[in-house]
Amino acid sequence: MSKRKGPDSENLNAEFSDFLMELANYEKNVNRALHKYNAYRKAAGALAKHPTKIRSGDEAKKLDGVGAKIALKIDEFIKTGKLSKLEKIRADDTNVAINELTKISGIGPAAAQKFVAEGIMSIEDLRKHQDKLTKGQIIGLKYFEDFEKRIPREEMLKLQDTAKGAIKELDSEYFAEVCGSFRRGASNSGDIDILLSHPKFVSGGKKMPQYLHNVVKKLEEINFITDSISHGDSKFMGVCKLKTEDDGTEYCYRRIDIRLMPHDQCFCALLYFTGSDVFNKTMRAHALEQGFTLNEYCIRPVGATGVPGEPLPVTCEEDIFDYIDFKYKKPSDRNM
Ligand code: 8DG
Ligand code: CA
Ligand code: CA
Repeated sequence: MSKRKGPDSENLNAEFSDFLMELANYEKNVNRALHKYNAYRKAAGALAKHPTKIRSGDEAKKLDGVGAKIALKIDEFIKTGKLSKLEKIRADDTNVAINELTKISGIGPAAAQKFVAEGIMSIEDLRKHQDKLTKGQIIGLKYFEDFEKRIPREEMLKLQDTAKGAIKELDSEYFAEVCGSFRRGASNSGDIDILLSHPKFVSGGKKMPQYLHNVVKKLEEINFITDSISHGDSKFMGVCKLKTEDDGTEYCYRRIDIRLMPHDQCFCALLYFTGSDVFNKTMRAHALEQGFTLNEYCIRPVGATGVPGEPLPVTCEEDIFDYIDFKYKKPSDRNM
């Protein structure tokens, strides 16, 4: 029996998926060509998951998401050990600078290009021009080294315990779930994504930001949340950190996102925030083919006129898969 490859199994095609991801990031950060970014990412994902080492472009072309152009690049790489397109990209100082600046949390491609146009070419330069940075970018810069580090699952479990413990202590009726790569079973995560909901808060009525504010306040009081990047009615972005252990073990500062959703929308939100984002795209496309429109809030049937109807009732994630006749995938099977 063949064992299904999990998210963390060995990537036999890493040399290919690595250069494709480098091209993907170049398209996103420098050219802001999101369709190309997604195409390279999809191909990189297909190669990374493939259980055997790819020997030619022709062989790669059989994978979903690998077209003729990428196949040619794979052949070039196999033949010469490098890629002329990538060599050229790497030789351009502007490209290198844009790529470097986008490593800072809070600096997207547009901001990076603006800084580079002003002559700010490195993280070093950013430190000298903090007056030009937003609050979020200053925090991104302050914790740059920590934010670059992935969070081991063991630490994610502790972060989850601390946050959920405090939330339940506040009000045991809260629904709180750590989503993102953690919920998909990843051995490490980039940040902590918490979906929050409360049965007394439903859609269609008034906003109830206090259900978010109270949680943030509580997590600040216990010194779990250390910084706030932005704090709206339904979305908090900030920084958190675990307490130093009795044996002296110190933890890194970690990025944390908390979203408050109305209770009747929490399963569409759970599905969305669990991702992966590539999986979400696939599932949405399938929903459309089946005559439904799916987003982070709800699922609605689309009538013949193309106008979405009323949101359908959803009591669990499985309901959403059922509506669109999509075989249920547990979170750990959504890593694509
Ligand atoms: P990571 O943090 O371990 O790197 O991965 P992640 O947990 O999968 O990614 P994330 O950036 O924290 O986003 C959390 C989920 O949000 C993701 O799994 C799916 C959903 N999501 C989308 N599209 C987008 C998007 O454009 N930006 C962000 N931040 N999240 C998105 O489906
Ligand atoms: Ca995440
Ligand atoms: Ca996140």
